[in-house]
Amino acid sequence: MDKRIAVIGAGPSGLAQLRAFQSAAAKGAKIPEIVCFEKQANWGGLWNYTWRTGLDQYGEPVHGSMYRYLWSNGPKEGLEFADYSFEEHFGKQIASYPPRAVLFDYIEGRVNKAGVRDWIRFETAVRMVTWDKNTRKFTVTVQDLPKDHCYSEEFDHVIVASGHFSTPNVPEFPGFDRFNGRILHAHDFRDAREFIGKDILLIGTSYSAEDIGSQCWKYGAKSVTNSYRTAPMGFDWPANWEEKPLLEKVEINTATFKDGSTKRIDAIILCTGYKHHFPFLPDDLRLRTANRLATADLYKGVAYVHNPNLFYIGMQDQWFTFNMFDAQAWWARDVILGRIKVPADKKALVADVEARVAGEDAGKDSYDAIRYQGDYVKELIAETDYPSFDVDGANEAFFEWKKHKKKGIMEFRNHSYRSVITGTMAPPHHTPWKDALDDSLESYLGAAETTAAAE
Ligand code: FAD
Ligand code: NA7
Repeated sequence: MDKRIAVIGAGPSGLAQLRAFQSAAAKGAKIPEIVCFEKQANWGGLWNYTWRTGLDQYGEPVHGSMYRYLWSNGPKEGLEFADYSFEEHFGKQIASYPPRAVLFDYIEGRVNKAGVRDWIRFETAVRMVTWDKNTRKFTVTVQDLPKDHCYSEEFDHVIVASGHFSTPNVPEFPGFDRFNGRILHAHDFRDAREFIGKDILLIGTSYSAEDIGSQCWKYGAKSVTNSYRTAPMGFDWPANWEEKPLLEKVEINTATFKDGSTKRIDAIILCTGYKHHFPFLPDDLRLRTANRLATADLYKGVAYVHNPNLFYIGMQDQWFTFNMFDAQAWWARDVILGRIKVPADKKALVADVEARVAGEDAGKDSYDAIRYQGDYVKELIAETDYPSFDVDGANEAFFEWKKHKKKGIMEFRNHSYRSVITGTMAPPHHTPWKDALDDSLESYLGAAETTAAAE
């Protein structure tokens, strides 16, 4: 096979793609040449922590949105690779909500084993992709950042795996220009200790607001206020945490909310989500979608309906993550290898997208949303040789997780779930989440820590 494939990004989605091709090669298939372009110096995507914010040393927008002390926000039993279990990687079963460094190690373990690092050109940012309908090839123009050198190469397929939780959605509220304190987006949040003793205001009610607020509470913020546009989160918050309607304005250090109430605040963190942003794609190739389970314009959630030679991995809002990216990557691989046929009729591709949108819209609540995405994962893995696993069991872990959050938002990470890959129950973690201040891999995998052991 003399095809050439470009993969953009070496985060969990791009790495899933590399592993998918390597797995086919290991079973004797002839695979195309794969070139993965990654703008950072290492793989892992968001899991590759950086202290940097704003622009990096090359003037590139910093990709990282993850922060210190981040622990998995859902049970690891919902994301475990079907071809590489936690037990295989760590040599034992581990607790259910690993910190970032532990998940990074796990992600890296699989691709180290696969031996695909040589396929990646690090510190190489994709600048532009174009499609030539006559040659039916893509031209990918990239910049080697250390050498400050741009060059172009041709490919038969492009797989976009550049993530969609890096370009912040940043609304403005009246008075921001005269606020006497720090205003930042969740994308630039790095260390909760910055807010020790402070009264912080968070705008938003989704994962970032819940988790950044919880981090700040855990490390000693004086109070947490979060402001909702649609509805409060409604958890049983600690005494120094309150939920308020949407922010109306700020004056000096006072926030006023839609119900007329006020609060003195020191800092504002906009937990207002992210935008799908592809500055390297022209109009005819660029995905434009809301952050939802059924994305716009992707047949099977993967192949771009306006040009099915182009694939997108991981563009959905996510209950399932790593295992869903795998399901998508194996599917895209099999289209490229000619094992799966994409209908030639564009109407069929569009109809597939419409049916997915209607299916998501028919759901009543987040339990239906989890089932919907679980069914999607099942659908894709049934079409490839990705190891089949108990997706319903993973759904159950998510349902339990939701109940545990409702029961105790600062305690849910102390619970354990059963692996759907190995069947082993996770042990409880040695220290309750709220007391575990050291998030290092050594601390997590080791014996009980004391809070004094934290930095
Ligand atoms: P990313 O991880 O974003 O990786 C994309 C890669 O593409 C990056 O390495 C980037 O440098 C590269 N790239 C981008 N543009 C270019 C370019 N032009 N040229 C070259 N390379 C480029 N998921 C969970 O399962 N559990 C969690 O607990 C969890 N917590 C999260 C917490 C936060 C704060 C955020 C933002 C997300 C979290 N997620 C979590 C979801 C996360 O999206 C996925 O786990 C996963 O990282 C997505 O992988 P990805 O490869 O699609 O994207
Ligand atoms: P999400 O899940 O996209 O949530 C965005 C939140 O921001 C949501 O609560 C929105 O409220 C709120 N929002 C957006 N715009 C505004 C404005 N203008 N005013 C007030 N509130 C607003 O993003 P997250 O960062 O929480 O999570 C993204 C990923 O990061 C996730 O997958 C995690 O794994 C980590 P709404 O409900 O629409 O009223």
